[in-house]
Amino acid sequence: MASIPHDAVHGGHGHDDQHDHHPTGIKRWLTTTNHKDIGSMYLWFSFTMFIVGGIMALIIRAELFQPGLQVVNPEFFNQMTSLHGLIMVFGAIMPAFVGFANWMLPLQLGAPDMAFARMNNWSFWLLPPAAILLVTSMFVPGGSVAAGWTMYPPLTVQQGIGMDLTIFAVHILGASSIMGSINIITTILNMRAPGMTLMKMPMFAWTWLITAFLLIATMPVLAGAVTMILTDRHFGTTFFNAAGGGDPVMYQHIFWFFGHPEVYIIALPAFGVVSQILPAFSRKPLFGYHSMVYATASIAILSFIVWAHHMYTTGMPLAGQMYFMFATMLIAVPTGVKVFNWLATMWRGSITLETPMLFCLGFLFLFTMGGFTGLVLSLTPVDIQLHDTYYVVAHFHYVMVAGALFSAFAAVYYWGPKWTGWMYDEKLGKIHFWWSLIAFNVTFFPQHFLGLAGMPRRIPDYNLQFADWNAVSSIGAFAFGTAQIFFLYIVIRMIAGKSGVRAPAKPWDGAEGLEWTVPSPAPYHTFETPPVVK
Ligand code: CU1
Repeated sequence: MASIPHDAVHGGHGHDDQHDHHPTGIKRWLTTTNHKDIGSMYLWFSFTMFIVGGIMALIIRAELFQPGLQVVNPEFFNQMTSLHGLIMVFGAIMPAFVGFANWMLPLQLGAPDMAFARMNNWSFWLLPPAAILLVTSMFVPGGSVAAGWTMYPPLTVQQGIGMDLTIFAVHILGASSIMGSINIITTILNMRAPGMTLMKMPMFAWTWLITAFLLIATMPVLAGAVTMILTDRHFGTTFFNAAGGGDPVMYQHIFWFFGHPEVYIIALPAFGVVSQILPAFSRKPLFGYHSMVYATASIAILSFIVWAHHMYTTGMPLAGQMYFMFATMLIAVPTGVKVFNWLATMWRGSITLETPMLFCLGFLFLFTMGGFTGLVLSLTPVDIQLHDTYYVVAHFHYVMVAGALFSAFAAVYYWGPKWTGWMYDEKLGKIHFWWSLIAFNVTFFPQHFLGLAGMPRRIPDYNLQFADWNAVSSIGAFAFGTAQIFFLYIVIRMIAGKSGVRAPAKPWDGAEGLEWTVPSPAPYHTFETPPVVK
């Protein structure tokens, strides 16, 4: 598959070139060190987890279709909300963007592969066991974690063995993310083609460089938090038990010190994807490249000092409430810089609306919505009213689904032809976009109303007054789920070449060249041609 002989890059085992046997079948995938193979595996793993987490979402929405208990018992419902969150965050969204990084970073930087190709293989193959632990935790006595994806004690200290499996899964996922981040940072800092200074890198590389630092800084914090739960459960410690001198609220502080940067671990690579695609379909360079880089870094730094905005109802001193409120509102500034730069990029461009661009515009509109509701929630007095209501659920699904997922779709449509050699079917892609856009809004927009009216999150049953919007939301959810099976069909058709249109070397008419958007001259190579050393 790769044009560079395997051994030339990774050092061979001394077998002669005439009988150079690359493993085939399952052995190829188990042992591969090729960044494209590993990128593909990440993406397929991510889609599989997306379907698993999606089925859980549909079980939730089926139960909430009408008041009363019809489909599952409350205990199982709580497990569904918890696992849905964990699986979507750690199993679906994060691996998707690591998959894009694997595929695109070496190509964008002019590197032969990722810096640590074997560790790259190990990073990926840690994921399936973690996923199996998470999913099988449903079937052990006591069931899986039922305290939400945030795993708050004291409930998680008291739960059955399923919680131990979850803790182990979180440790493995963290190890995988940290190794992936080390790989990404090393590749970006050491393996750029001659002439490509940091400030000439494509934005996707920049956002991933910053994201990788966020991951390395925060994953060990999460690992520490769940390890303390583990020792509270089995080794007689009382970190989170007031009776032993501990404090359950301390868990929330530690968790959210990880949890808030985690939001940007998901969002920043999505910003990177959008910053590549909007210029290509506007036929204009990205507006304000330097300010984009600094805005990304500012968001990352600010993300470490706002965590307690998730904890306004825990009884914080007024000074703390004020500090976390204003610090949180500050994030709107660099985020605004990015949004206005994207708008300025499109301004007076010759825009065409192919599927990747449509998903980017969907992202821009809906992510900004999610940003505004985030600003609403940052206000302490408002948040105390809306805490743990469906308003919060609506808010973060606008950020996560319309933000991260839509830009992941954009990336697959944009880079898919490059990867497979075939164009996807444009008409089907557009149907997928409009179907997803409408179903997404039918699902999540009414949840704002439900939250404002006081409907709590994470409950299987609710008062009669919430019935109508819940029914609408559930119908939207099933429509959204079906749209993603349609997406799978489109991707399989693309891979199989069913569109009948071969993708040229530059699938988007060479517009990708605009990825390099600095005022200084573009680097003398693109990712289509190997770098020429002058
Ligand atoms: Cu946050």
